[in-house]
Amino acid sequence: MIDLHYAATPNGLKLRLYLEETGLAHRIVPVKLSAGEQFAPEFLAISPNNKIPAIVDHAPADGGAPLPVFESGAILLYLARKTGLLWPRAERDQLEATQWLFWQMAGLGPMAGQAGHFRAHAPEAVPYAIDRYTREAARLYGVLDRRLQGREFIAGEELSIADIACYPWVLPHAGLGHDLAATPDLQRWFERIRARPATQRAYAGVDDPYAKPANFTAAERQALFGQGAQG
Ligand SMILES: N[C@@H](CCC(=O)N[C@@H](CS)C(=O)NCC(=O)O)C(=O)O
Repeated sequence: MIDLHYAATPNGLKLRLYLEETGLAHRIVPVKLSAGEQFAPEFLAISPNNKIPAIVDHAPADGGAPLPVFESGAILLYLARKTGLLWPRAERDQLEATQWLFWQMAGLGPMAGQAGHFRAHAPEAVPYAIDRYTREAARLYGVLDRRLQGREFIAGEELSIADIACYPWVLPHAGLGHDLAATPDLQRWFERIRARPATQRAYAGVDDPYAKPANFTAAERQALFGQGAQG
């Protein structure tokens, strides 16, 4: 059994998608970020960066104590290597999946996240930041579009954790100012993943977080964006 500490954000949804696709037994533990639940000591013991997603694997492969894992990319890699699910068989394909997973974690996620922040969550418009991150997100969508030319999936011949990691950061493309029609191979891949029953289940009732300006209270802003070095 896996506990998934979760909120319905792009990084949280990666694990929802993975667990829906694989059918691994799990329990969802909601973390209300705008209420600051990510700062609770019990959660920090699992996820020291005070961010979701995090898991606790109650049946680790070594048979030892329950194993906490934080960082969505590390969690996907851990589960894929442990179970062999959504993990290509060939070593070269595993390396491809790992590269695109790291590309998502270090590039697409952070840049699209900043684009979304400045476009929909910032309390005032900062044109330079909006332009900078919107362009960078678009550039990254272009990189993925070229990768998908003539391919059905990002790595190997089947769905893998690389697709799972990227999809939640392609979904908010419209709120990030990107017209998917400009990247047709990415658009075809997006539609294919969106149509999967597991995607439909994971995303039931979930909206694009950047589709419209957020209306956070001062306390919610403090919980979400107000932390310094002392936490
Ligand atoms: N690199 C991390 C990023 C996780 C992340 O940014 N999580 C956000 C929601 S998508 C969060 O928990 N924010 C709460 C906070 O920063 O206090 C991962 O991929 O797991």
